[in-house]
Amino acid sequence: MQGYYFITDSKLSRAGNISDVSQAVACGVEVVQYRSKNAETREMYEEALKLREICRDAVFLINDRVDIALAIDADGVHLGQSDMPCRAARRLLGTEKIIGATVHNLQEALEAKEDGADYLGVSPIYQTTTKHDAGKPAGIALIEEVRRKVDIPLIAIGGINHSNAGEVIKAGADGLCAISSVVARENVALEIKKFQELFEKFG
Ligand code: TZP
Ligand code: MG
Repeated sequence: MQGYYFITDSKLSRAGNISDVSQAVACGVEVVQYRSKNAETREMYEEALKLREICRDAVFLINDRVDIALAIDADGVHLGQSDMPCRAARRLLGTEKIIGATVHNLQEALEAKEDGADYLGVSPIYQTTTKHDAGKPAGIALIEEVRRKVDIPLIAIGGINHSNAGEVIKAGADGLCAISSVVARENVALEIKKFQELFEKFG
């Protein structure tokens, strides 16, 4: 798991999730996460089915909802500290599916790995307005600290833009996600490519 990691945000999106995800996949993005905080279950299920189809060549993960992931046969889920515990999700999903866990400090990182997470979302690195309960920015020091102790992929998230992504990559992040710096912009593909170039330069 490496490089620019795409997360949907239909509230910030200009052209909608289908267009955004199509562009991300065309850019060669390896992982797409469907994150939908307000949709009803039926709406989420139907959109996830469509997106999974677009993501034939990408890893397709569902944020929060293990049931939706199972129902549409996604590649896995991404779980926060208030979501279903990784161990319970693993029992439901089996050993083949991918489970990502959001962590805010080293202790949570060690626990998530112990509980069977396949990768960690290290969050939030910088101040973000996209997720209101993201917590206090941890800075790149958290990436460096977790990198020293945990050997599964680390995806950095929270307030990342084209100016600070270089230091995030140099700190040891395998991948990063920047929602507002991509999804809220006019040319989603162009913004993704700029992050991908930073991985070529600093990765
Ligand atoms: N999880 C932690 S911070 C965040 C999520 C989903 C939001 C990141 O959005 P942005 O716009 O890249 O700061
Ligand atoms: Mg969550």
